Amino acid sequence: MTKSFDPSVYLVTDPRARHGVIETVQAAVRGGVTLVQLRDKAMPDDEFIELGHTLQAILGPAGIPLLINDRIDTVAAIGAAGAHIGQSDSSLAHARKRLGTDAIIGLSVGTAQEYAAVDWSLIDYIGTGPVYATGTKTDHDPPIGFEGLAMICADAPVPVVAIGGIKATDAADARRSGASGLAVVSAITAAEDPEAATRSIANAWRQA
Ligand code: TZP
Ligand code: MG
Repeated sequence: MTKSFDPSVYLVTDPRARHGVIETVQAAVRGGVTLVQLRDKAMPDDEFIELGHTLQAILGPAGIPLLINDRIDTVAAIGAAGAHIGQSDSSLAHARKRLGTDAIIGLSVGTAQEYAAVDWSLIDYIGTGPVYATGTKTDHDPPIGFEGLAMICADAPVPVVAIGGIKATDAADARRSGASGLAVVSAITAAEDPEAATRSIANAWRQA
């Protein structure tokens, strides 16, 4: 599905964010984030929806889509633009049926087997990695490096965002690999100044 959205500077939130999730997202907007995913594996649904509303109120007026990690049933309540689904999360077919054709739906793809099994008709982008090993997600697949990323980008019929240990200094390699964006957690959420961190990623991407 071809949809117009910009995944170039893609923040995936973390409940451990140094300045809290809300402040981090506000800072990221000032710094030039283009896409945000609310990701929290442990928060109870009612709190998650409340947080989602708050983020949607920040992002909506800025024209920045909010995607929801995994919890398909909260997307409508939050008024989010779509969802990001992991390999272990609810089925993609169910998500597309539930969210409709206009929703942005992304899928995590980390291995050749996962890649081979993708139903491209159901998704708008893939998040691919980890490019580097990362402490942010402890159960990740082996790192694929930029070589692995490039192989996937060369073949994938949808935009590919690079994830896993990505920093501003990786922008040129990611672009050369054919990626459409940089998805980051800690590069923004752990930064002392998340606005400046976002801006440096946005600038690096633009200049790469
Ligand atoms: N999926 C693959 S790696 C990863 C996710 C959610 C975590 C990326 O975090 P960081 O801090 O940008 O390495
Ligand atoms: Mg998930």
